[in-house]
Amino acid sequence: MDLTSLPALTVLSDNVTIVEKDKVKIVRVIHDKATAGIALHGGHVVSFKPTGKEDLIWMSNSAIFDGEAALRGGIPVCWPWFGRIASPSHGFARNSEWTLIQHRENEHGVIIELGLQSNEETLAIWPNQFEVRLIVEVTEQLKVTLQTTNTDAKPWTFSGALHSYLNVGDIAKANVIGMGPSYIDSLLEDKECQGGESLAIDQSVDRIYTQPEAVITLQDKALDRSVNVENHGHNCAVIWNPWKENAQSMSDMDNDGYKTMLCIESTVLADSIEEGITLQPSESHQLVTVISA
Ligand code: TA6
Repeated sequence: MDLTSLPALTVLSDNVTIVEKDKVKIVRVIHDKATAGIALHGGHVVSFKPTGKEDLIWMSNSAIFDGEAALRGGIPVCWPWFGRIASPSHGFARNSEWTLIQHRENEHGVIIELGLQSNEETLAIWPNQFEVRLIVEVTEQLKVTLQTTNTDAKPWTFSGALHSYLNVGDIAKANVIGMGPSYIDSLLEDKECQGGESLAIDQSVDRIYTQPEAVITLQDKALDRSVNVENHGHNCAVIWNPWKENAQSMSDMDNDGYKTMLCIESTVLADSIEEGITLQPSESHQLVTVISA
């Protein structure tokens, strides 16, 4: 997503400005190493473009920036649960308004930190006191850390994901390696399956890879590059492409949008909202994804 033409609402430093796309405020980073955008709505990375390279992050041309809908594309923060185990789907963090807490910069890049805390609205949906921070490090690579802290007096349990949409030149000429052999196929009633070393995407894919390698690589022949995704703090990696039929049914994705994206997600998967990672009072957890070309 090109943010360079949007006028600055606020100038925070030489490298950081606040811009607005429709009703969504975006922290824009323009640095010698890379440009990036992080929307306050959802704490949502919408762009990361290392200097001289194509954006690594895909945003839908039809994404809705009304300040209410979750943005289609980018890196949705799915939290405090992943998927449809409760409502809203993928949790409320991606629909919430986050606060800019701090920004720092040096010759290597810029760090943007956003935060979200429990409030009346979140407590009505999920009755636990929390603080989450999204620490976005924009250098030659993109590092996103979702730090969850239990600020309650009791333990609670969460799941979630950094649901990264990667930009692909042509999905027909791309493949993925490093996702490991074992996966649960969400399109086959959660059947446990074994796959090969390389995954080509030629149909709708929605898979939970349960033993991913340290780095998952998207080999993109059309853009003549490999994109590496290194995750930490996760228990699986989800790979998703809606393909033609599902793209057509989504109002915020163009009919051919599926041809230029692939999700590789750093995921904490759980079967219910009572399962996942349990944090004692004051305890924290970090879910991380590092994306580089
Ligand atoms: O991560 C894969 C997935 O859970 C899919 O099942 C698919 O529905 C996708 O996320 C998008 O979900 P959304 O709620 O953003 O439409």
